[in-house]
Amino acid sequence: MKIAIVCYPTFGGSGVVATELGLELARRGHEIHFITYSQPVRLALLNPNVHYHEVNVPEYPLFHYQPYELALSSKLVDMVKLYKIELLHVHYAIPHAYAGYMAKQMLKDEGINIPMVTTLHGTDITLVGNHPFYKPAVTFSINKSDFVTSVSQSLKDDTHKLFNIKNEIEVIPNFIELDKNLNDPSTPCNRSVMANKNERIITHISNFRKVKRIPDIIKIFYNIQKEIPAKLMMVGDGPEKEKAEYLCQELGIQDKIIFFGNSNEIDKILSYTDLFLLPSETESFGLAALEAMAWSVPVISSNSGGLPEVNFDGISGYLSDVGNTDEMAQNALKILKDDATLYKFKENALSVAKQFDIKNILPLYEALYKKAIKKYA
Ligand code: GMT
Repeated sequence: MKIAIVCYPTFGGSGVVATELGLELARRGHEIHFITYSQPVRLALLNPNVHYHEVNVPEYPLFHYQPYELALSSKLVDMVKLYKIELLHVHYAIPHAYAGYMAKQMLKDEGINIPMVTTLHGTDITLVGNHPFYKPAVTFSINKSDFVTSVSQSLKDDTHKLFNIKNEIEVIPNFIELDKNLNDPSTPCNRSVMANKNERIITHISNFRKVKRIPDIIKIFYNIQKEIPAKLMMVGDGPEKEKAEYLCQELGIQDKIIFFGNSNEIDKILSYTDLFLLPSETESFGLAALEAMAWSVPVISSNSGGLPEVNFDGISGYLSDVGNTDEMAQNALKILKDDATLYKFKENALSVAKQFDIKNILPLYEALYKKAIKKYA
């Protein structure tokens, strides 16, 4: 199949999912065209089936806001015609589903009917999309998609609660490429770069936005390090990072925390991690937690959104109410208290992650694409 994938190219869950999906589809022989404003961070182009088309929005003094949707829909039209693309798969409703729908209409005018699959990722529904400024356009473009998927049952329920959606929404969970972890020659790295032998390594990875509750992570770690020797790896960058750095200084624990910023070496860090923290306010799925579990890392998370669908309480880690940092710290200590318990949780985390292996999830997308293409055949 010839598929155009529209996504955000940045360090964010939806972009990662879209990129990994496209790369695996390309390995399986499909022709994949990534269409976005810069090269996705995890996109390796060394595959004849992978193409990347950049959307350019030239500056013009009249524009206060650059019309990205317009440029994106025009690019989609051009690329569909040039490469005879058979299907659009847009990730994140805003503004991709809207731009995709415009492209569909323009193509229809020229006698080309192309199906569009929209994948809802989370904040496009729960935080941004349901803002009154965007809601009518988001509702419209979801309803005009040929097929809609969401990354968890919880997100599907939220979508129906928050929007008047007439379409069926199919749940296709996020996935992980487990073989990559087993075969990656670059890991493990030198553990001593991060911690001493006797210290447990605790990690958080995100884009440091408010929704991730970064101060909770510091509070949980503060309580942990009072009881056992430990180090905290903070990976990623975003608006909450600087505040977190100050908080660590105030608490006098700055020597026990490494702020890496955005990193392309997440796998190396996870390969030595003992525990992952994700106390988010809301999380439609929690891909970061799954990536940790795929490295046999148990997870302490909140119980919001789709997290209970990924992190199984008492098995792959523990879940608590949002903001209950005391309980989260106690549960962390329960897991870390001795090697045997930690080992049991590590084994469990990996075995839960296996359910989300790309080999199990990708056929669900392939089946949906076939159905979508058939719709206009
Ligand atoms: O929240 C983020 O870190 C980024 C955001 C995105 O869209 O890039 O992530 C959302 O999509 C991910 C992939 O489907 C999910 O795993 C995350 O849970 C979801 N984030 C939220 O719902 C807050």
